[in-house]
Amino acid sequence: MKNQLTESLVWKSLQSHFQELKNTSLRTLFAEDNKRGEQFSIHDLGIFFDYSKHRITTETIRLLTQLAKERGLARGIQAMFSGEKINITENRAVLHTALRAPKGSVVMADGRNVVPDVHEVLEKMSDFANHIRSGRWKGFTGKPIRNIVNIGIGGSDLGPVMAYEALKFYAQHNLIFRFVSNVDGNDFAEAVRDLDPEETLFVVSSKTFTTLETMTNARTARTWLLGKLISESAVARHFVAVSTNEKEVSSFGIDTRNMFGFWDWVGGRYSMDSAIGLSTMIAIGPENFYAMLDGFHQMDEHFRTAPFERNIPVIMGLLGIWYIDFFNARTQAVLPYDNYLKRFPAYLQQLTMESNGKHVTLDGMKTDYQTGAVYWGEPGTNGQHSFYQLIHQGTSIIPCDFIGFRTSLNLLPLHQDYLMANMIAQGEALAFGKSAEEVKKEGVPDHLAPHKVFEGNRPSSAFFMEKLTPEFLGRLIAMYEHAVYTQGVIWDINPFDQMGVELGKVLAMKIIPELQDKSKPLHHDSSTNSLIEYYRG
Ligand code: G6Q
Repeated sequence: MKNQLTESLVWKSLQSHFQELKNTSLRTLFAEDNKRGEQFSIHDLGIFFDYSKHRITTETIRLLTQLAKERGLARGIQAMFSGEKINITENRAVLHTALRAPKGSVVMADGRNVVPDVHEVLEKMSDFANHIRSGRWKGFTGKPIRNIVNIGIGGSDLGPVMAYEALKFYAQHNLIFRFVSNVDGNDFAEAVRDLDPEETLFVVSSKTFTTLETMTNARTARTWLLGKLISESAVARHFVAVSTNEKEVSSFGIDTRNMFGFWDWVGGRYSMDSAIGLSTMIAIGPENFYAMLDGFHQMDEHFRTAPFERNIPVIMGLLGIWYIDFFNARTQAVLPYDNYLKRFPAYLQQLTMESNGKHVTLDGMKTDYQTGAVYWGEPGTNGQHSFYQLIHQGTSIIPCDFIGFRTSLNLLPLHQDYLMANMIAQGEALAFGKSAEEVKKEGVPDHLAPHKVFEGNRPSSAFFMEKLTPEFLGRLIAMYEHAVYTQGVIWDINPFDQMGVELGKVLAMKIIPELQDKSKPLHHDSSTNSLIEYYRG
């Protein structure tokens, strides 16, 4: 059993350090040290990570990295990479890093080197993707496939959607991609409204192949397809599966030769670079997909080997702990200044909140400290015209991650300068604000002055890269994955299960027959009963 986090000496030192630092402004910290921008930044893997606009000093970083050492982060990293069953509540290894291990390397899980298995699936995916992209794969009536509809939810949807949007620039543009996730029939209906079944391929993505939403949508898709193509044998040309459950795939009627497998050591929210990325690979092509995997792997190596003080995900994770547990920050904004990353915050919400939204330690003890924050965000500059008001002048502290690229993929005059100037300016405005004296000097009347004051002292990180390529996307995602793990180790929680999503699903299964059969007596609380009665009409 680990010692209670909050009882440790280093935690107590962080508490007193926080008391000393909490009233110091970023203005002062920058005025005291004109090299601060350089000092608190890491340039690695083509990422310029500027964390100088955080409410930290060298002492903060010293104590936080000390905390990481004492909490066994080095050991935790080694345990994850070497396939130990660190997901203790599900008795599973956590080996998403093996999904991007180069061919020829060795990663053991349960006494077996899994890298050849990973590459075998990648090759099968590549072959299939090339067939679809070239038009060689024909639908049941002999037409090539033009529409690819991914059916999946949670980890089997958010990664593929995000990656498709992020890498759309690299996609083969004569193919149409749609993503159906919600059990709400409107999702399916709108996704296929303008599609021709003869030219449509469904990729049913589900680790378990039992998920209510996905199986309902998959059955509806089959009915939709057979509505036009009539013959059951059409299913084999228009459905493929991505799953770990061969038995369920075959009982659904999908030829298991058209099944792309993965393994129980890949968690749903860590699976977008497994076969779950099949739709991504069809869109961008195998070569780009491999480049993305390489980007992931480079960040894995950085996380595994860089000293904590120079380790981007470790510093990110530690800064999160600093704000959540000492400044009482409850949310974290993710603000990509690239429209292609518009689904990145939604993807990160699952990655971070399903992983670290836990209230008990590995030993089942209730934590006496806060864990995972709420992640949210929108691409810049859209957010600036909406919720940034609260970040600048609201009453809560909201650390922000700004993500930007030097070069735009579409070189339209002026746009990129305007975009990047805004990103850089937001961090500056948040950190330094505008004082009452400065407002007064501008001739603002006294009664308006308080409304125009920006307190500043609001923290942010900037992640600046060259260009949104598949490789950079891989690095970026792995960076957040490992920041999440860093926090999980320090908080002594399990970032790899998600038991909190179960209860509501189980209760829904009980309510379904109660909605369908009006004569069933209801034994819920009075509120739930009345909601069911209202639905029954
Ligand atoms: C992610 C979760 C969850 C999962 C979905 C879909 O880590 O496990 O979001 O991905 O519930 O599950 P299936 O892939 O089994 O359909």
